[in-house]
Amino acid sequence: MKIRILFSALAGLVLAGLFVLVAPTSPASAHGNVTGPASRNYGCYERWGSRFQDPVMATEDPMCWQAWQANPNAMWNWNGLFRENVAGNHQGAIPDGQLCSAGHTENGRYNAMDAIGDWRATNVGNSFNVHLFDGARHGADYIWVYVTKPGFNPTTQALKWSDLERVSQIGNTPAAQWTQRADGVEIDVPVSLSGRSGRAIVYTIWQASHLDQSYYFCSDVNFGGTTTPTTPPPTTPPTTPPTTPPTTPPTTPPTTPPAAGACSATFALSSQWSGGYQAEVKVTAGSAAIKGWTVNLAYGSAQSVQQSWNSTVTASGNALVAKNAAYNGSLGAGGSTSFGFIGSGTAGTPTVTCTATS
Ligand SMILES: [Cu+2]
Repeated sequence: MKIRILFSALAGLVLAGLFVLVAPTSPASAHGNVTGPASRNYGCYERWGSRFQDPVMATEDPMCWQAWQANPNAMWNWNGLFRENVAGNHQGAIPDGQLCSAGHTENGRYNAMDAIGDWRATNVGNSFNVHLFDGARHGADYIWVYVTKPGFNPTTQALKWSDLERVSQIGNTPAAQWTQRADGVEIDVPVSLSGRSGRAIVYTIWQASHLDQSYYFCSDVNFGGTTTPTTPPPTTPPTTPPTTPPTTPPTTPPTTPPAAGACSATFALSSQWSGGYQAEVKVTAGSAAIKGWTVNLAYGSAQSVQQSWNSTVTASGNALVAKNAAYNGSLGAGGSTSFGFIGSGTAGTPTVTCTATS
Protein backbone atom coordinates (compact mmCIF):
# COMPACT_ATOMS: atom_id res chain seq x y z
CA MET A 1 0.00 0.00 0.00
CA LYS A 2 2.76 2.35 0.90
CA ILE A 3 4.53 1.49 -2.31
CA ARG A 4 1.43 2.11 -4.33
CA ILE A 5 0.97 5.47 -2.69
CA LEU A 6 4.52 6.39 -3.55
CA PHE A 7 4.02 5.34 -7.15
CA SER A 8 0.83 7.25 -7.54
CA ALA A 9 2.48 10.27 -6.05
CA LEU A 10 5.27 9.99 -8.58
CA ALA A 11 2.93 9.46 -11.44
CA GLY A 12 0.63 12.20 -10.39
CA LEU A 13 3.13 14.92 -10.36
CA VAL A 14 3.29 15.21 -14.10
CA LEU A 15 -0.23 16.45 -13.83
CA ALA A 16 0.50 18.95 -11.14
CA GLY A 17 -0.92 21.80 -13.14
CA LEU A 18 -3.89 19.86 -14.34
CA PHE A 19 -4.83 18.63 -10.93
CA VAL A 20 -4.98 22.10 -9.51
CA LEU A 21 -7.66 22.98 -12.00
CA VAL A 22 -9.78 20.07 -10.95
CA ALA A 23 -9.67 20.40 -7.19
CA PRO A 24 -12.73 18.67 -5.76
CA THR A 25 -15.68 20.93 -5.22
CA SER A 26 -18.15 18.56 -3.65
CA PRO A 27 -19.08 19.16 -0.04
CA ALA A 28 -17.94 15.76 1.08
CA SER A 29 -15.10 14.40 -0.95
CA ALA A 30 -16.18 10.84 -0.92
CA HIS A 31 -14.04 7.89 -0.39
CA GLY A 32 -14.56 4.38 -1.47
CA ASN A 33 -14.70 1.96 -4.31
CA VAL A 34 -15.11 -1.67 -5.23
CA THR A 35 -11.57 -2.94 -5.17
CA GLY A 36 -12.42 -6.53 -6.01
CA PRO A 37 -13.41 -7.42 -8.61
CA ALA A 38 -11.83 -4.06 -9.30
CA SER A 39 -14.07 -1.40 -10.73
CA ARG A 40 -13.01 0.19 -13.99
CA ASN A 41 -11.39 3.28 -12.57
CA TYR A 42 -9.93 1.57 -9.52
CA GLY A 43 -8.48 -1.17 -11.73
CA CYS A 44 -6.90 1.38 -14.05
CA TYR A 45 -5.50 3.24 -11.07
CA GLU A 46 -4.16 0.09 -9.49
CA ARG A 47 -2.55 -1.30 -12.64
CA TRP A 48 -1.25 1.90 -14.16
CA GLY A 49 -1.10 4.64 -11.58
CA SER A 50 2.62 4.21 -11.27
CA ARG A 51 3.19 4.63 -15.00
CA PHE A 52 0.10 6.12 -16.46
CA GLN A 53 1.99 7.66 -19.36
CA ASP A 54 3.63 4.42 -20.45
CA PRO A 55 2.53 3.92 -24.06
CA VAL A 56 2.51 0.14 -23.65
CA MET A 57 -0.79 0.64 -21.89
CA ALA A 58 -2.34 1.51 -25.25
CA THR A 59 -1.84 -2.05 -26.43
CA GLU A 60 -1.84 -3.98 -23.15
CA ASP A 61 -4.85 -2.34 -21.60
CA PRO A 62 -6.46 -0.09 -24.20
CA MET A 63 -9.59 0.73 -22.23
CA CYS A 64 -7.50 2.00 -19.35
CA TRP A 65 -5.41 3.93 -21.84
CA GLN A 66 -8.43 5.73 -23.23
CA ALA A 67 -9.57 6.43 -19.69
CA TRP A 68 -6.24 7.95 -18.67
CA GLN A 69 -6.16 9.98 -21.87
CA ALA A 70 -9.71 11.20 -21.32
CA ASN A 71 -9.22 12.33 -17.72
CA PRO A 72 -6.55 11.08 -15.33
CA ASN A 73 -8.50 12.50 -12.43
CA ALA A 74 -10.96 9.65 -12.85
CA MET A 75 -8.16 7.46 -11.57
CA TRP A 76 -6.55 9.81 -9.05
CA ASN A 77 -10.02 10.33 -7.63
CA TRP A 78 -10.83 6.65 -7.75
CA ASN A 79 -12.79 7.04 -4.55
CA GLY A 80 -15.11 9.81 -5.71
CA LEU A 81 -17.49 8.19 -8.17
CA PHE A 82 -20.77 9.16 -6.61
CA ARG A 83 -23.86 11.31 -6.86
CA GLU A 84 -25.73 13.11 -4.16
CA ASN A 85 -29.42 13.55 -3.42
CA VAL A 86 -30.60 10.82 -5.72
CA ALA A 87 -33.19 9.85 -3.09
CA GLY A 88 -32.97 6.20 -4.05
CA ASN A 89 -34.13 6.82 -7.61
CA HIS A 90 -30.97 5.51 -9.20
CA GLN A 91 -32.59 4.67 -12.50
CA GLY A 92 -34.12 8.12 -12.72
CA ALA A 93 -30.79 9.78 -12.04
CA ILE A 94 -28.64 7.74 -14.37
CA PRO A 95 -29.55 7.29 -18.04
CA ASP A 96 -28.88 4.07 -19.91
CA GLY A 97 -25.40 4.06 -21.40
CA GLN A 98 -24.05 6.16 -18.53
CA LEU A 99 -24.20 3.67 -15.71
CA CYS A 100 -20.44 3.37 -15.27
CA SER A 101 -19.94 7.13 -14.99
CA ALA A 102 -22.90 7.50 -12.61
CA GLY A 103 -24.68 9.57 -15.23
CA HIS A 104 -21.66 11.74 -16.11
CA THR A 105 -21.25 12.70 -12.49
CA GLU A 106 -18.67 15.23 -11.27
CA ASN A 107 -18.87 17.28 -14.46
CA GLY A 108 -18.05 14.27 -16.56
CA ARG A 109 -14.85 13.31 -14.79
CA TYR A 110 -15.69 9.61 -15.12
CA ASN A 111 -17.25 9.59 -18.59
CA ALA A 112 -14.57 7.33 -20.00
CA MET A 113 -15.84 4.54 -17.75
CA ASP A 114 -18.84 4.23 -20.05
CA ALA A 115 -16.68 3.52 -23.10
CA ILE A 116 -17.59 0.25 -24.74
CA GLY A 117 -14.75 -2.18 -25.26
CA ASP A 118 -12.58 -4.90 -23.88
CA TRP A 119 -11.97 -3.69 -20.35
CA ARG A 120 -9.63 -5.85 -18.36
CA ALA A 121 -11.83 -8.38 -16.58
CA THR A 122 -11.26 -10.17 -13.31
CA ASN A 123 -11.64 -13.94 -13.44
CA VAL A 124 -14.26 -15.10 -10.97
CA GLY A 125 -16.20 -18.24 -10.22
CA ASN A 126 -19.96 -18.35 -9.94
CA SER A 127 -19.54 -17.56 -6.25
CA PHE A 128 -17.45 -14.55 -5.41
CA ASN A 129 -17.36 -11.56 -3.12
CA VAL A 130 -17.76 -7.95 -4.06
CA HIS A 131 -15.20 -6.21 -1.91
CA LEU A 132 -15.92 -2.62 -1.03
CA PHE A 133 -13.36 -0.34 0.56
CA ASP A 134 -14.67 2.71 2.42
CA GLY A 135 -11.83 5.04 3.34
CA ALA A 136 -14.16 7.62 4.85
CA ARG A 137 -15.96 5.18 7.14
CA HIS A 138 -19.37 6.16 5.88
CA GLY A 139 -20.85 2.71 6.29
CA ALA A 140 -23.84 1.76 4.20
CA ASP A 141 -27.57 2.23 4.22
CA TYR A 142 -27.42 -0.57 1.69
CA ILE A 143 -25.24 -2.12 -0.94
CA TRP A 144 -26.91 -3.60 -4.01
CA VAL A 145 -25.02 -5.83 -6.40
CA TYR A 146 -26.21 -6.45 -9.92
CA VAL A 147 -24.80 -8.63 -12.67
CA THR A 148 -25.55 -8.34 -16.36
CA LYS A 149 -27.86 -11.02 -17.69
CA PRO A 150 -26.46 -13.94 -19.68
CA GLY A 151 -25.84 -12.93 -23.26
CA PHE A 152 -24.91 -9.36 -22.51
CA ASN A 153 -21.54 -8.58 -24.06
CA PRO A 154 -19.76 -5.68 -22.38
CA THR A 155 -17.15 -5.51 -25.12
CA THR A 156 -19.73 -4.49 -27.71
CA GLN A 157 -22.80 -3.24 -25.87
CA ALA A 158 -23.60 -0.16 -23.83
CA LEU A 159 -24.82 -0.99 -20.36
CA LYS A 160 -28.50 -0.35 -19.70
CA TRP A 161 -30.54 -0.82 -16.55
CA SER A 162 -32.56 -3.52 -18.28
CA ASP A 163 -29.38 -5.53 -18.78
CA LEU A 164 -28.98 -5.93 -15.04
CA GLU A 165 -30.41 -8.21 -12.43
CA ARG A 166 -29.88 -7.72 -8.75
CA VAL A 167 -28.11 -10.75 -7.36
CA SER A 168 -27.10 -9.73 -3.85
CA GLN A 169 -27.53 -7.00 -1.29
CA ILE A 170 -26.90 -6.07 2.27
CA GLY A 171 -28.91 -3.63 4.32
CA ASN A 172 -28.03 -0.97 6.85
CA THR A 173 -24.49 -1.65 8.00
CA PRO A 174 -22.73 1.06 10.00
CA ALA A 175 -19.00 1.35 9.46
CA ALA A 176 -18.44 -0.04 12.96
CA GLN A 177 -19.72 -3.38 11.66
CA TRP A 178 -17.33 -3.43 8.71
CA THR A 179 -13.84 -4.87 8.91
CA GLN A 180 -11.61 -2.20 10.39
CA ARG A 181 -8.41 -1.12 8.67
CA ALA A 182 -5.97 1.60 9.52
CA ASP A 183 -7.07 3.60 6.50
CA GLY A 184 -10.77 2.86 6.50
CA VAL A 185 -13.20 -0.02 6.58
CA GLU A 186 -14.02 -2.79 4.16
CA ILE A 187 -16.78 -5.26 3.59
CA ASP A 188 -17.57 -8.22 1.38
CA VAL A 189 -20.93 -8.72 -0.27
CA PRO A 190 -21.23 -12.37 -1.26
CA VAL A 191 -22.63 -13.25 -4.67
CA SER A 192 -23.66 -16.75 -5.61
CA LEU A 193 -24.80 -17.53 -9.14
CA SER A 194 -25.04 -20.66 -11.20
CA GLY A 195 -24.34 -21.61 -14.77
CA ARG A 196 -22.57 -18.43 -15.69
CA SER A 197 -19.61 -18.25 -18.03
CA GLY A 198 -17.80 -15.59 -19.97
CA ARG A 199 -17.84 -11.84 -19.68
CA ALA A 200 -20.21 -9.76 -17.61
CA ILE A 201 -20.34 -6.52 -15.68
CA VAL A 202 -20.90 -6.47 -11.94
CA TYR A 203 -22.68 -3.26 -11.04
CA THR A 204 -22.58 -2.14 -7.44
CA ILE A 205 -24.61 0.61 -5.82
CA TRP A 206 -23.36 1.70 -2.45
CA GLN A 207 -25.68 3.99 -0.55
CA ALA A 208 -23.43 5.65 2.01
CA SER A 209 -24.85 6.50 5.40
CA HIS A 210 -23.59 9.98 6.22
CA LEU A 211 -25.54 11.82 3.50
CA ASP A 212 -27.75 10.87 0.60
CA GLN A 213 -24.66 9.87 -1.30
CA SER A 214 -24.74 6.99 -3.77
CA TYR A 215 -21.79 5.36 -5.45
CA TYR A 216 -21.93 3.40 -8.69
CA PHE A 217 -19.26 0.99 -9.85
CA CYS A 218 -18.78 -1.14 -12.94
CA SER A 219 -16.50 -4.14 -12.44
CA ASP A 220 -15.70 -6.31 -15.45
CA VAL A 221 -15.61 -10.01 -14.73
CA ASN A 222 -14.99 -13.18 -16.64
CA PHE A 223 -16.88 -16.15 -15.19
CA GLY A 224 -14.75 -19.25 -15.24
CA GLY A 225 -12.09 -17.04 -16.67
CA THR A 226 -9.14 -19.20 -15.84
CA THR A 227 -9.68 -21.04 -19.11
CA THR A 228 -9.35 -18.06 -21.42
CA PRO A 229 -5.89 -18.19 -22.86
CA THR A 230 -6.47 -15.12 -25.03
CA THR A 231 -4.95 -12.41 -22.90
CA PRO A 232 -3.93 -13.69 -19.48
CA PRO A 233 -0.13 -13.68 -19.76
CA PRO A 234 0.02 -10.01 -20.82
CA THR A 235 -1.07 -9.30 -17.28
CA THR A 236 2.48 -9.81 -16.15
CA PRO A 237 3.95 -6.54 -17.37
CA PRO A 238 1.40 -4.36 -15.58
CA THR A 239 2.17 -6.05 -12.29
CA THR A 240 5.86 -5.23 -12.58
CA PRO A 241 6.62 -2.20 -10.48
CA PRO A 242 10.35 -2.87 -11.13
CA THR A 243 10.13 -0.46 -14.03
CA THR A 244 9.29 2.47 -11.81
CA PRO A 245 11.84 2.33 -8.99
CA PRO A 246 14.64 3.59 -11.25
CA THR A 247 12.79 6.87 -11.56
CA THR A 248 12.36 7.24 -7.81
CA PRO A 249 14.01 9.55 -5.27
CA PRO A 250 17.55 8.16 -5.44
CA THR A 251 18.29 10.64 -8.19
CA THR A 252 17.04 13.77 -6.49
CA PRO A 253 18.36 14.93 -3.16
CA PRO A 254 21.61 13.03 -2.62
CA THR A 255 23.24 14.18 -5.84
CA THR A 256 24.06 17.74 -4.90
CA PRO A 257 25.09 19.03 -1.53
CA PRO A 258 22.01 20.95 -0.47
CA ALA A 259 22.59 24.65 -0.49
CA ALA A 260 20.13 27.01 1.07
CA GLY A 261 17.54 28.21 -1.39
CA ALA A 262 14.21 29.83 -0.89
CA CYS A 263 10.68 28.69 -1.35
CA SER A 264 7.31 29.27 0.18
CA ALA A 265 4.21 27.14 0.49
CA THR A 266 0.54 27.75 1.07
CA PHE A 267 -1.94 25.28 2.46
CA ALA A 268 -5.55 25.03 1.31
CA LEU A 269 -8.21 22.68 2.59
CA SER A 270 -10.05 21.19 -0.38
CA SER A 271 -12.72 19.33 1.53
CA GLN A 272 -13.32 17.46 4.72
CA TRP A 273 -15.62 14.81 6.03
CA SER A 274 -16.07 12.82 9.18
CA GLY A 275 -12.72 11.18 9.78
CA GLY A 276 -10.64 12.78 7.09
CA TYR A 277 -9.86 15.65 4.81
CA GLN A 278 -8.20 16.52 1.54
CA ALA A 279 -5.73 19.36 1.15
CA GLU A 280 -3.68 21.04 -1.54
CA VAL A 281 -0.36 22.74 -0.98
CA LYS A 282 1.17 25.14 -3.45
CA VAL A 283 4.94 25.42 -3.48
CA THR A 284 6.57 28.49 -4.99
CA ALA A 285 10.26 29.12 -5.54
CA GLY A 286 11.79 32.40 -4.48
CA SER A 287 13.77 34.71 -6.70
CA ALA A 288 16.20 31.96 -7.66
CA ALA A 289 15.69 28.58 -9.20
CA ILE A 290 15.61 25.59 -6.85
CA LYS A 291 16.28 21.90 -7.35
CA GLY A 292 14.19 20.42 -4.60
CA TRP A 293 11.84 21.30 -1.80
CA THR A 294 10.54 20.00 1.50
CA VAL A 295 7.39 21.33 3.05
CA ASN A 296 6.80 20.93 6.76
CA LEU A 297 3.22 21.16 7.97
CA ALA A 298 3.23 21.56 11.73
CA TYR A 299 0.04 20.80 13.63
CA GLY A 300 -0.91 20.76 17.26
CA SER A 301 -1.48 17.04 17.36
CA ALA A 302 -0.30 13.80 15.79
CA GLN A 303 -1.12 13.44 12.12
CA SER A 304 -1.49 10.64 9.66
CA VAL A 305 -1.79 10.65 5.92
CA GLN A 306 -3.69 8.12 3.81
CA GLN A 307 -2.67 9.09 0.34
CA SER A 308 -0.72 11.75 -1.48
CA TRP A 309 0.04 12.83 -5.01
CA ASN A 310 2.77 14.94 -6.56
CA SER A 311 4.79 14.52 -3.40
CA THR A 312 5.82 11.95 -0.84
CA VAL A 313 4.10 12.88 2.38
CA THR A 314 5.01 11.24 5.64
CA ALA A 315 3.80 11.80 9.15
CA SER A 316 6.36 12.70 11.75
CA GLY A 317 4.85 13.28 15.16
CA ASN A 318 2.77 16.41 15.01
CA ALA A 319 3.95 17.25 11.52
CA LEU A 320 3.54 16.11 7.99
CA VAL A 321 6.66 16.28 5.89
CA ALA A 322 6.27 16.52 2.13
CA LYS A 323 9.17 16.09 -0.23
CA ASN A 324 9.07 16.82 -3.91
CA ALA A 325 8.68 13.86 -6.20
CA ALA A 326 11.30 13.05 -8.80
CA TYR A 327 10.40 15.70 -11.26
CA ASN A 328 8.59 18.55 -9.62
CA GLY A 329 11.54 19.41 -7.43
CA SER A 330 13.11 21.73 -9.96
CA LEU A 331 11.38 25.07 -10.13
CA GLY A 332 12.50 28.18 -11.95
CA ALA A 333 12.67 31.50 -10.16
CA GLY A 334 9.15 32.28 -9.01
CA GLY A 335 7.89 29.01 -10.44
CA SER A 336 5.36 26.90 -8.61
CA THR A 337 3.91 23.43 -8.34
CA SER A 338 1.41 21.84 -6.05
CA PHE A 339 0.75 18.58 -4.32
CA GLY A 340 -2.17 17.11 -2.45
CA PHE A 341 -2.92 14.58 0.19
CA ILE A 342 -5.66 12.93 2.14
CA GLY A 343 -5.24 13.08 5.87
CA SER A 344 -6.97 11.17 8.62
CA GLY A 345 -8.83 12.81 11.41
CA THR A 346 -9.89 16.41 11.68
CA ALA A 347 -8.33 19.00 9.41
CA GLY A 348 -6.35 21.54 11.36
CA THR A 349 -4.58 24.63 10.15
CA PRO A 350 -0.89 23.81 9.97
CA THR A 351 2.02 26.14 10.22
CA VAL A 352 3.71 25.78 6.86
CA THR A 353 7.40 26.10 6.18
CA CYS A 354 9.27 25.38 2.99
CA THR A 355 12.93 24.63 2.61
CA ALA A 356 14.62 24.37 -0.74
CA THR A 357 17.79 22.92 -2.14
CA SER A 358 19.42 24.83 -4.92
CU1 LIG B 1 -17.49 10.31 1.09
